[in-house]
Amino acid sequence: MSRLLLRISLLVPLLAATEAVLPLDAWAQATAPTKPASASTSPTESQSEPREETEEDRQALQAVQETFGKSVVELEQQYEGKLAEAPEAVRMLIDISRGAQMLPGEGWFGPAKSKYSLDWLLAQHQAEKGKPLAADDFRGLPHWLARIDRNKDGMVTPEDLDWSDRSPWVQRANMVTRFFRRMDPDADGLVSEGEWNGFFRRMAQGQDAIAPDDLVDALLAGTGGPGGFPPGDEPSRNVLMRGLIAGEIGSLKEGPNVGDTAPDFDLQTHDGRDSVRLADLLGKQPIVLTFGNFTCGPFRSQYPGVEAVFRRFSHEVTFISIYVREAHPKDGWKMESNTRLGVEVAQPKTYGERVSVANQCREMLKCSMPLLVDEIDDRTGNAYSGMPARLYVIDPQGKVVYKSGRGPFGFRPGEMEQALVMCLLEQHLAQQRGPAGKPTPASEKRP
Ligand SMILES: [Ca+2]
Ligand SMILES: [Ca+2]
Repeated sequence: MSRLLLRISLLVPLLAATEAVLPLDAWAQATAPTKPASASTSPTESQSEPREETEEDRQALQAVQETFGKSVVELEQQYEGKLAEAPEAVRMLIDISRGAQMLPGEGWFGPAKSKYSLDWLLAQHQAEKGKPLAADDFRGLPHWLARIDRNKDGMVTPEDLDWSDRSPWVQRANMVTRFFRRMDPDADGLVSEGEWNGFFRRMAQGQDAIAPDDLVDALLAGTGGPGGFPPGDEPSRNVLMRGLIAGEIGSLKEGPNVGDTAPDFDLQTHDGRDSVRLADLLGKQPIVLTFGNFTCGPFRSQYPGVEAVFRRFSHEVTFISIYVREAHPKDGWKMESNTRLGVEVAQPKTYGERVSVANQCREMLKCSMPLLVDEIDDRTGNAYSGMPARLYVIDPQGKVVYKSGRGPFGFRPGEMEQALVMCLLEQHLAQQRGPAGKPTPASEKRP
């Protein structure tokens, strides 16, 4: 009960709007698939379980009402025609009730927010808006430019910095990533030499070479539509409801915005030997925060991308990972794809249990940056809305300059890296200008 109260206390902004609560069955009726008026047209709707009310259903409904202070029907009425203005948790609740299956763009899954853009970059170079920035004009270090000139054509254009799903680069990258995953049977986000050779042997079927169609068959056979879940992983509506209330499919809080002061934290390292306080890290270098957890399959397979950024920038940036609440514990939205890989843990109930899972995760992912473990009350995960996974860049002054979208869809190490480079550039140019904000004489400039 105390856990429930704790979660309710996190929702003060939502509860401020509390009015009379409709009876439980009003929500159930309004969201039942037999009532198309409020049901979604999602093709996955038919996968929802039959709506015969069980004790679990009633508990899920009870928790929804206690948490949000209103039924879904009332919330839908309140935000009719202006759902985009609703708090993220309300948007998520309404989409779940309409049968959303956690696909990109649904509920609270949105794009990243960043202080930086191409216009910002051009302004730093006194360059004309709307024109590309030539590599020769770039005022930062060459290895920074390499990360923002994504297509390596010697200039920075809008295409290099576009991470939306409309971007041809992102679309092609998504396809490559899907193929990559077919070659990565243990789903640790790394293809070892053995996995690579095993993939070849499966394709070649005893021959010593493959033809193009062998590769096509190997990559495409058995793939469904984009965003679909593997067998056994599709969530039912009640599983999602309970996951929402439990903070497992994401923190109900929204976290700081770009320009806000990053919330302070003081957490122990995975081995309990040290503790790290954010305030002590400020004033030196930009800071990258990575939130994640073991049972989130997409986090495990995307994490090596963060390690790659860490390897490239560890000499000029502080990297911290923070271990948060499990997204897919066996007592929550259990994933068969996890079970098949031997990833099967219940939601930790004590700090010690969480530390133990964090260490398992650290070992599997070969995590080499400092890993802090959030308290069991999820104070830091909630303060940053870090569940199930998220990335932040914080400037040396302690302001948020980049906030990824919610994981898994918004978790994009490459996008974070570009913001990080621009943060480094901003510090670099400020240093060149000197304390008075004026350019220092050329003889004093850094080479
Ligand atoms: Ca380019
Ligand atoms: Ca692998």
